[in-house]
Amino acid sequence: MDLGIVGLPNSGKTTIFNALTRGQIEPTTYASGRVEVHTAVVDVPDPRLDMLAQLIRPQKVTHAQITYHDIAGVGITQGTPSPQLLNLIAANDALVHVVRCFTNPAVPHPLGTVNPARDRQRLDEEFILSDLAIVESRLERLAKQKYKGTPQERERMAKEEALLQKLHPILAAGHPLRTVSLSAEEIHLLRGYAFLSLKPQLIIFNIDDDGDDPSEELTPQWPHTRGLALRGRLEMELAQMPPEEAAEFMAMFDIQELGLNRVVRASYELMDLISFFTVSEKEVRAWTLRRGSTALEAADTIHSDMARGFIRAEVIRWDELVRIGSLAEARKQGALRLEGKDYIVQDGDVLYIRFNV
Ligand SMILES: Nc1nc2c(ncn2[C@@H]2O[C@H](COP(=O)(O)OP(=O)(O)OP(=O)(O)O)[C@@H](O)[C@H]2O)c(=O)[nH]1
Ligand SMILES: [Mg+2]
Repeated sequence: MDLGIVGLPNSGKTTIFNALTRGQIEPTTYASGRVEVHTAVVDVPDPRLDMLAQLIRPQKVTHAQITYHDIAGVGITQGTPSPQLLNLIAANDALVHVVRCFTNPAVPHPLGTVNPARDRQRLDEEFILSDLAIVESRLERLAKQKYKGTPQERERMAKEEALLQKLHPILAAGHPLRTVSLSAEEIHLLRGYAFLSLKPQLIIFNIDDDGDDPSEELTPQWPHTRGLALRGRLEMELAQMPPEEAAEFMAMFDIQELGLNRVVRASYELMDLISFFTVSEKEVRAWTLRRGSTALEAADTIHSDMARGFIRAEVIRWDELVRIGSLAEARKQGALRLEGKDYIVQDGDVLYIRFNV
């Protein structure tokens, strides 16, 4: 899963990136003016996986992973974003939108004053306008092209045109595309487009060490949109400390949980993702799946051969397995359920796929 960190210049993107990835990139008090990306892959923290690993003591423990991209906010406040920037943002599964709430007077704000409500709206408007421009130019082109091509091509273009005509007024009214409910076919038709307002968005309000949490008030009530507050600078410092020192600090500041864990959880909720596990002496591993996926899709996530030769899945909840002690013992006790390929995988399931190729 790829998450792109976006936001106005100097909103604290690189600081948040460091907080989420334990990175050491130097934050700057000036906007550099270059399109620059920092990338880091991080393990998804999961206490359930840790407990399974403790129980089974495999040779290897593999976490699910998230890739964060810190995308410099150049161009975003200066008219249309460049195609290069657009593509960098569009290549992500979801966006982390950093909104400055901290008041550090040493850090200039590109719009002169600290105003999180305005800034949040500002970037969303940039995305909406960029999408509107794409829709309009595509509609223009379709108007000329739609009489050409094979009957199949013409039918496809007609469908695409109808869809874009449905999206146009939404954007023109200032609403992001993620507020529209789309059929599977429509989602498929839009796949080639770099629509930014369609991306699920996690808004991070980057607050002062003693700042209030504005997320409830300032997060728009849109589908596929969530907001949370993070003390960016403090979280960065915590993420860079040795664990014991960080624990002391967290107790002092009454922080229950590291921001990087909260962000991962919120991202999973935002994108409606769940985790399932596979266990063996060799490897205990966490996998990511869209909620509502079947055992067959889970098998395909592990290996396409498993999906091709799928016979059945043996399933047990992770905590049930921890209670019983081992997969072999669970099998002996009849605690493993046998499920077919249409079984809807539940968050926390341990799967053992029987297959034959
Ligand atoms: N007080 C305070 N300062 C912060 C916080 N987050 C970032 N800063 C400061 O704000 C400045 C800009 O932070 P960056 O993380 O570089 O911001 P950015 O959005 O990556 O900036 P560009 O990439 O240049 O657009 C740095 O001097 C940070 O130390 C925060 O939570 N509190
Ligand atoms: Mg930066």
